[in-house]
Amino acid sequence: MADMQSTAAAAPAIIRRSDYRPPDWLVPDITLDFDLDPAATRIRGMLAVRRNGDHDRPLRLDGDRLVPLEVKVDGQLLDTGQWSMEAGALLIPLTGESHSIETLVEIAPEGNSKLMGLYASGGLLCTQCEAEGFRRITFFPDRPDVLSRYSVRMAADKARYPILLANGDPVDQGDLPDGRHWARWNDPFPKPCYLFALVAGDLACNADRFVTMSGREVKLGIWVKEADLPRTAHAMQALKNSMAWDERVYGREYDLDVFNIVAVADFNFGAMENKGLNIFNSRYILADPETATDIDYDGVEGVVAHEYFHNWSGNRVTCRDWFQLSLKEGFTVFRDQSFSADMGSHAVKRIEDVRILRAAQFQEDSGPLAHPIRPESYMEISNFYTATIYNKGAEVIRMMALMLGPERFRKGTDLYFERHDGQAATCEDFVQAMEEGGEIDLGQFRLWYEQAGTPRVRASLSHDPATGIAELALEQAVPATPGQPDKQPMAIPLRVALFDRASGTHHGDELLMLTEASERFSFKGFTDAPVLSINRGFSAPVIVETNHDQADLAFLSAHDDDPFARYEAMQQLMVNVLIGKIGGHAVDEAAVIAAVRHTVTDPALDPAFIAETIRLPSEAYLGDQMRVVDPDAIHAARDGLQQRIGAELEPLWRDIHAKTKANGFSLSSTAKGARKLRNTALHYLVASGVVDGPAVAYAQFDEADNMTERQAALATLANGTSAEREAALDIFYNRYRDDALTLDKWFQTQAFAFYPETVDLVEELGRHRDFTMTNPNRVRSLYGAFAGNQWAFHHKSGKGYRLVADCIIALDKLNPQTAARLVPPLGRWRRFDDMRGAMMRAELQHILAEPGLSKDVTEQASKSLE
Ligand code: 0A1
Ligand code: ZN
Repeated sequence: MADMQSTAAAAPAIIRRSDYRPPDWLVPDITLDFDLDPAATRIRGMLAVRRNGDHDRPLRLDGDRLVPLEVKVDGQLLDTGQWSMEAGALLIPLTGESHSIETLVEIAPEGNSKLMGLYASGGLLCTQCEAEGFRRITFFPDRPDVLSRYSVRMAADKARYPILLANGDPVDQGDLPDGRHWARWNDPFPKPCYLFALVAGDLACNADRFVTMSGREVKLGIWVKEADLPRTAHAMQALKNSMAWDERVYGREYDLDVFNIVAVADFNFGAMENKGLNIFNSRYILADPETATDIDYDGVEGVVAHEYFHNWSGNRVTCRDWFQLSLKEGFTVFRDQSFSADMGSHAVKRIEDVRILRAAQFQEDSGPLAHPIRPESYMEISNFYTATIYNKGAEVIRMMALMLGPERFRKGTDLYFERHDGQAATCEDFVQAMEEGGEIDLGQFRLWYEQAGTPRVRASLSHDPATGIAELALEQAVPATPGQPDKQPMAIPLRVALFDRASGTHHGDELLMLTEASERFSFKGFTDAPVLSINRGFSAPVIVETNHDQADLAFLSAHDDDPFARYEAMQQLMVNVLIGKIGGHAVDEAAVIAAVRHTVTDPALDPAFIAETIRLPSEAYLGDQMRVVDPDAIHAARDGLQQRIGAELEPLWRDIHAKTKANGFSLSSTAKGARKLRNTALHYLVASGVVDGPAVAYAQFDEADNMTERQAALATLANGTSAEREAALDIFYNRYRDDALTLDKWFQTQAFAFYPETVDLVEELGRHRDFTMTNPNRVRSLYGAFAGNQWAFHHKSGKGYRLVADCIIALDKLNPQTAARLVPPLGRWRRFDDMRGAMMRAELQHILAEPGLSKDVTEQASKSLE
């Protein structure tokens, strides 16, 4: 057996979607008894098991590094010969149909650095079970299609762990000898074990209530360290807004009498939707003006909503197997995006979401780790919590919502929830409910679940003045991706409008369905050649190439009434100039400056929209437009254009910066928009190179009554080499050194900076006394941010690659999940020149040569080399 395990470590097994088989044994009920202690926690698991179907296979209970101290069947203690172990799992041969099984194990939460299963964080004991953490707590069939009713008893030292929480409703509690106490919680809703949770600790509660649409009162609790209580108000408001929104928009009501949220400092992802007991990375709960930026506030609102919405899309209807992950994640991201849009600005939210999609998902889709939203295979499921499953998954749901329209989409979701409540469902179940409830044929549309890669659509508009007909020729191609060399044409919904150049208006917005490899659409009644506005609202997650010239783009950037399309036109105008510059062509920078001026001075526009639109495309996005990414040329070109926009419009930037200064802090959309525009103006002013630029930035840094302005000023200074840079960084550090979430910003701002010495600085910061590999937020703030800084990470010395590879190797020993998430930036080696590519590959090989490498990092690094 030892041999088998070592072979398995060398080449982790591949799990395939096609291998799905229903569970051999079901577990309708489970009772858990926890004797909690950070060094030695004992867990007794009592499972009512029932044979599922006609077979004679033994009961197989998954375990990860668990040792059975006792095994009982129907109350009888078994000898060690009556059970066996296989790859960590406990095998018990059973004859009858139903039995009660009891196991006893002991684990050490304080030694759990993977943050999966039961672990210690800042004096708390907490759990994380998705995807496969429950098997690190007790022996159980750890798969999402085994649903059980849970009864949980916890006992712990009362002084150290006065609060004991678990899923469901509290039923009883009491004191024990030796200063210990206990509590019992029952969850009446059958759930898969990945939704199990408990928390023990010294926590204070922000308590509130919500009355549901049927008049039931739900007790709400946000549990944090006492000192953090004042920072929980925004999360609580977001929770109540989410509960009301899900009732109003989807007709979905909360089902238990209590809903608790706990914030923990050490967490691998953003948060977790455990039934009735959400556990959050504290960065998505805690917010106050002194320490949280507006982006942080929006992050809190969005993640609180996301986890709450999972109660229906994920918990009441869960996933049959992990290949269906996008069933709950894509749908829930779509739901949280729609909610946030309703709470703020639809236009700005759509722009932000598309920017994230392009930055994270388009890159993934064009690289060695590309996979469909419903993958066919994996080695380690933790690696599939990706931008593709989440964000592209949300785009696929959004396309269905668009094709159906709001009423029919709601009929589809109603049918889906009714039909599958209490079940473990598949993506196919969702599509079928949409087809039936929404009365639409989604036959070809299903390819979105199967085919990876971002479709490219080429659009060219021609016009015949003699007939007045404008003809739109569309062609689509889906690029080859790993394991999928040939692709079929997709069903692509494209919202289009044709603009009249003279009046600046259009003749109606239409939804075209592109279903063939190439198709033509005709539009009548145009005496003059119209201007095409296409993929309005980003109706499909595709790359569109048009035959627009710069004048068309300038026209759309000034007149398009679809805010996303207007933003897009401006971005494309900038991209064309920058890519032209990089290629050494003569370009018209003045056109960009004129368009920026036009946008900034349009009184009809929302300041937040203006700020989004006039921002230059990121260096990474520019890289995506090139055959071979040249980080230095991109940086130089972008920096140059920024400087010119800054200098030529200097009076405007000064004026905006002065005018948008607020009197007192508010979180209203107007106030947030003003801050966003103010920070953009500051950024351009400093970029212009005017002598007082750093002083203006420093004054903003110093005077700010909120983190949005303070952090933006710091980031602007961090890009330069002024004396103010050092002063501001020192002051920031000293002011916030004891506040982990804010100190993360200090690391992140430096790692992100366009500063000539960023690579050396990151190396130094990795040795800083406040840097630690044990906190995922800190690691992401330094190395995650750095790997996203194209210019610095791809420094031609190759030092950036080495830094990240060394971090991956060191971190893998503690926390493989978080380590594996740093691999993809190295996997993009095909996109760079031969020298950089060779250095990146060498680092991937260096990582793979490390003895004892985790399955997580092995999968990502080996796929990246293929
Ligand atoms: N289901 C969660 C994401 C999540 C996944 C895995 C985790 O394990 C470390 C934690 C959280 C969500 O979508 O929010
Ligand atoms: Zn989720």
